[in-house]
Amino acid sequence: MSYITRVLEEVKQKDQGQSEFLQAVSEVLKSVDVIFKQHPEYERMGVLERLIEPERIIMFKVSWIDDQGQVKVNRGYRVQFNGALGPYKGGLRFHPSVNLSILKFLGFEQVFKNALTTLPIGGAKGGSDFDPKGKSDQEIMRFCQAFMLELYRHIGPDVDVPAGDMGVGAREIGYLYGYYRRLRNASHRGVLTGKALLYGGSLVRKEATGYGLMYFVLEMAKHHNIELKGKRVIISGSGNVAIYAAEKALECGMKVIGMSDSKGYIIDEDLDIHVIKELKEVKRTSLKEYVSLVSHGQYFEGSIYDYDLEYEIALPCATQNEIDEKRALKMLKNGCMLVAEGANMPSSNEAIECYLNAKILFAPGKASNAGGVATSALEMSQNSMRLSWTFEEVDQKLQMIMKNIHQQCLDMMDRYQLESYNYVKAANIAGVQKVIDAMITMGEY
Ligand code: NDP
Ligand code: 2IT
Repeated sequence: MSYITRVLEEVKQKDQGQSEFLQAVSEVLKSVDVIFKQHPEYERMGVLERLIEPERIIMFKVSWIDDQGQVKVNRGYRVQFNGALGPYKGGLRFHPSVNLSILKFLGFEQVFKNALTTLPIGGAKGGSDFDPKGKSDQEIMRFCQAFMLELYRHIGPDVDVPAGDMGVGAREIGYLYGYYRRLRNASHRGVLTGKALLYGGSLVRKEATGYGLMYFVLEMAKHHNIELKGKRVIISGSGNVAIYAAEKALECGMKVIGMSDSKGYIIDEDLDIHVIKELKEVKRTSLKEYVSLVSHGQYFEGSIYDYDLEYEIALPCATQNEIDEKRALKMLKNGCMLVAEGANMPSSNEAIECYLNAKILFAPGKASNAGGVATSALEMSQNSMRLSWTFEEVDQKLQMIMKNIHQQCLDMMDRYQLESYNYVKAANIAGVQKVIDAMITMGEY
């Protein structure tokens, strides 16, 4: 039995029931066998066992009071997965589905994504099963304060630097940071990223994941001689990542014809991104309302990936496992020739197999959505220097980082003679090798 197979069997036994975590581990490990063939000594060094075990998991009670005076109790988490490359870094997710399996998968992915940015950051993820939907600003603030009352002991600009993820944006980061500052009686701005500009935020952070995704797509298209102008695009999600992916795609002359949220999706040949921004960023309401504001839009319930229409590009930007094998086959039938992940693990492992078998271009999230965390690291740099770069400066750096991630993929394809569409193996090998090198060099065991 190979080293990888043995470790996969062991983790399946040990972490039974953590289906998302097992999925992420299996996806990564199965694609990096070339590294372990070249380095048989890694088995004795326990490299894989060390990679898949979080360095530390913090779980805590978050009790807070709602607007009716009712005490509520949620569960809070921080998974500090791997700090070999720098302070733990990764978002906080507030969503009722949050559990340890989901945060461990997100933390695990984050480690290799952060390695690909080439910036000095380790990987972490955290959050709560708190549901921000329908809560007043006061309730959100009280929850964030209760969450920080425990988390503040475990984070710091050189220790662990959380940011946003699903359900956590500038509003939540503001409440979290405000309370951290009071608890510590110190303004360590670099302790959280995704802050508002007024108190240490970075220009472009809001747009960074979506823009970065499109910068990666531009690189892929250039390398494979594909003209993007006029291409038809569907995007799942209509949150932070989806909105700025759509904005950049439109700016590049592509035709965004569909977007979705957790309830349904809109199809519109002349999609109005300003209306989507207004509905999601300002009113925090359902996409359903789009059709009452835009006469040419259509709204349907369910998943956008179950709908039949012609498109060449799909940008999954909502959540994990949105696309299973059946949906992947439908996408191919609809003419999709490029899938780039803005979300973390939106495609199941079977869906990824379908893309690879069809030899379409597929950008895995840990490469294509790294622009968000990369810009967070740029925010940390600005905080350390106590100065702010202009929009153009940050955007320029973001473009360079995404180009560099694409180049790392090409280098791995070259070194290991991978097919020119196999960004999955290429990104995993590049990310994993860096973390292994750092761990071994520092003599950890
Ligand atoms: P947001 O909370 O801003 O938006 C999430 C979007 O996904 C919303 O439109 C939401 O719908 C929709 N959604 C949630 N659950 C489902 C579901 N089960 N089916 C379909 N749609 C769903 O989150 P972000 O945009 O920040 O994050 C989206 C993805 O991108 C996540 O996977 C996240 O981990 C990843 N990511 C985020 C980064 C960031 O910087 N924010 C960086 C890198 C990756 P509704 O409005 O109805 O709730
Ligand atoms: O999944 C991700 O990369 C994020 N949610 C962003 C993390 C960060 O620290 O900016």
